[in-house]
Amino acid sequence: MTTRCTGPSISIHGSYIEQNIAKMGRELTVCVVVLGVLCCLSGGAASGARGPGYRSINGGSNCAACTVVISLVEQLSEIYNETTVQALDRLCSFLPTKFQNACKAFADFVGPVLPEFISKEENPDTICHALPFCHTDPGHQRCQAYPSPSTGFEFGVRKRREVMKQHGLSVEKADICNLPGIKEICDYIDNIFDKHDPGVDVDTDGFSTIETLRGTSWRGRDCDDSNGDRHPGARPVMNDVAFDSNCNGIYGSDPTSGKTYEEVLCGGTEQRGVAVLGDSISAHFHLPEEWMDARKLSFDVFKHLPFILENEIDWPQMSSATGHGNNSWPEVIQGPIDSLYLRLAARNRCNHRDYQNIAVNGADSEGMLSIQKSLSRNPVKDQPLLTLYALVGNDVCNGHEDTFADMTTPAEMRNHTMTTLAYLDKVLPMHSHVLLIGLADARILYNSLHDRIHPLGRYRNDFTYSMLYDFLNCLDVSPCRGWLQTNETIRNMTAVRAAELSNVLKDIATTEKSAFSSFNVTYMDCPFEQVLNQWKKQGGEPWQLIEPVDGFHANQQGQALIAAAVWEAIEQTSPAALGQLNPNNANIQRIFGNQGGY
Ligand SMILES: *[C@@H]1O[C@H](CO)[C@@H](O)[C@H](O)[C@H]1NC(C)=O
Ligand SMILES: *[C@@H]1O[C@H](CO)[C@@H](O)[C@H](O)[C@H]1NC(C)=O
Ligand SMILES: *[C@@H]1O[C@H](CO)[C@@H](O)[C@H](O)[C@H]1NC(C)=O
Ligand SMILES: *[C@@H]1O[C@H](CO)[C@@H](O)[C@H](O)[C@H]1NC(C)=O
Ligand SMILES: *[C@@H]1O[C@H](CO)[C@@H](O)[C@H](O)[C@H]1NC(C)=O
Ligand SMILES: *[C@@H]1O[C@H](CO)[C@@H](O)[C@H](O)[C@H]1NC(C)=O
Ligand SMILES: [Ca+2]
Ligand SMILES: [Ca+2]
Ligand SMILES: [Ca+2]
Repeated sequence: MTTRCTGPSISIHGSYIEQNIAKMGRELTVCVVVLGVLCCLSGGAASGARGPGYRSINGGSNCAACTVVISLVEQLSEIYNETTVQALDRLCSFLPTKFQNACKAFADFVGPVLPEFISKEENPDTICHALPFCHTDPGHQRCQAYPSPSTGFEFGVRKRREVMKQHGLSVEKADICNLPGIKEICDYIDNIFDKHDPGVDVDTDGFSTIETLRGTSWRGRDCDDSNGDRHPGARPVMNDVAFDSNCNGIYGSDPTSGKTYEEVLCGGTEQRGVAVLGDSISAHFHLPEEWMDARKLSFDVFKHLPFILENEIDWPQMSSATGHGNNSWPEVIQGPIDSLYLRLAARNRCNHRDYQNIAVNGADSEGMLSIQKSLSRNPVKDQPLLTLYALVGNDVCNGHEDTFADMTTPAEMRNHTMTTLAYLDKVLPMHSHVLLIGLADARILYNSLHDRIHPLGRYRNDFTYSMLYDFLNCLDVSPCRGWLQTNETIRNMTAVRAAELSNVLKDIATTEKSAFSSFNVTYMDCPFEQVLNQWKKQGGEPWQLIEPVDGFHANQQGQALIAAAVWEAIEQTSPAALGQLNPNNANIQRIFGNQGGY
């Protein structure tokens, strides 16, 4: 598969991975790396999933990228009283060394035609149209992030073009990823974002010893990576008398009684793990707003860039399903950690490390049909699994210029979900539980954010979420045209389809209750709305729970509240799915401390 910051000439071959958020994530990442800042708000790649004839419009993510970078450069040059060329150099200097060459390649390309200072005759739109990362395709409207300069849009573009001609530069369509030094970075990211299995897993049991590349941020640490029978969630082999086979840190035997600790402390305690089959919400997509706010740009906010990319810009280690451990990245993410995993482990410390986050940015019910295969569970040798099926958005986010053409239909939703459940019935141990979560009614996003200022506009107070939505839709690079939309009729129609798809899941949980032998299946509505309403009742504002850069995902605080809401719902409707409280928890802690940590 090939990918890049896309231009009109680029095509991407592939399936689910390119969809929506996935694209957004990858494109964004490419651009982050390439330009040193968050430059494309979205993916806009032509993709197999969008049909063979699909083309991104008006420069797509190249245009979005250019616009963001030039906006930041302009702001930096004002903040530090320096020329735009110096400001762009400053931006590059914030990046980890690995990415500096790519950034400098971009700087060399645009440097000669950057104005000394951006004047009243120019703005990021006119500069990016001159370069031209942005253009206007036949039959389409011109895309602008900002209002035209007072001297007129055409005037600003013409002025820049003249400068380019003086430098002997062509005004052919430009593609960021074709710039020297940048393709390697694009390939690097592609490679990461395409894979759903751990990158380091010697015994191929699905569990790793490193954090990133689908490692311990996503699934419990493998305590023996040379033996596939030893992994989180295993039923202990010979009661772990000599070694820890389930990686929960409990093994050996009590010297006084001679009985094994697994037997004494964990025996009959209904051990289990938790897994989520999900999308970017469950993976916990989070783009640091520090990357979008010129006053916060610094070396510090980019120092975790390689880690962040190798985790696909996701934060499963802090997510509502599989969060665990401590926040080691306070420069770029803040807020409380709570998760179903933490609660299951607190309920029974024998469950330590038994978590799997099988969520992928952009996943929808169709994409899940292949993603699900990276779940690692043996129906006989492993403990039961509380499994969330949480595809809360992408099935209504597939559309492009025709917002509704590619949305999943109720019949397809039923087929995909039943296929996944049939697969789970084969791989999950007896007495597991599957919780289907409905799609979000994401009209709340527009209602909460549309007239607020986006981080990119904070310095000048000049860029709202509505402007962002229109700009991304104009370029056809929105992660979800149906929700991130200034047309209320379209938002309402998206809500209708989302409700229809949720009803399919609800219906499956009722009519197919007895269809599966290894698990009970239940349904709950997407908890985000409930969480927001509770938050409002306590005097909070909904935007405080939404990711500020994309305006689309639950942020760290929101993730923690979602964990609590889902836990409480399970407690009420199917408490058996959580197992019992282990009376030996205090003893486990006394004898085994932090059980080997994470
Ligand atoms: C900005 O820099 C220029 C020359 O580098 C200087 O003349 C000017 O006074 C500076 N402005 C401010 C506000 O510091
Ligand atoms: C998190 O940090 C606290 C305080 O440093 C420490 O006591 C605790 O063990 C840490 N937890 C994990 C899971 O590492
Ligand atoms: C889903 O659709 C495919 C293709 O039409 C069909 O072969 C399959 O049996 C369906 N599966 C379910 C579970 O309905
Ligand atoms: C499944 O549901 C039945 C009936 O409600 C209940 O008795 C059983 O404990 C449930 N099993 C699990 C694993 O939740
Ligand atoms: C909003 O979208 C609907 C459905 O596509 C369309 O008929 C209508 O003209 C749009 N309204 C505006 C103001 O663009
Ligand atoms: C959209 O739905 C809301 C809530 O149901 C309703 O109040 C509003 O009138 C609808 N707007 C349009 C344009 O259909
Ligand atoms: Ca392994
Ligand atoms: Ca192993
Ligand atoms: Ca053990």
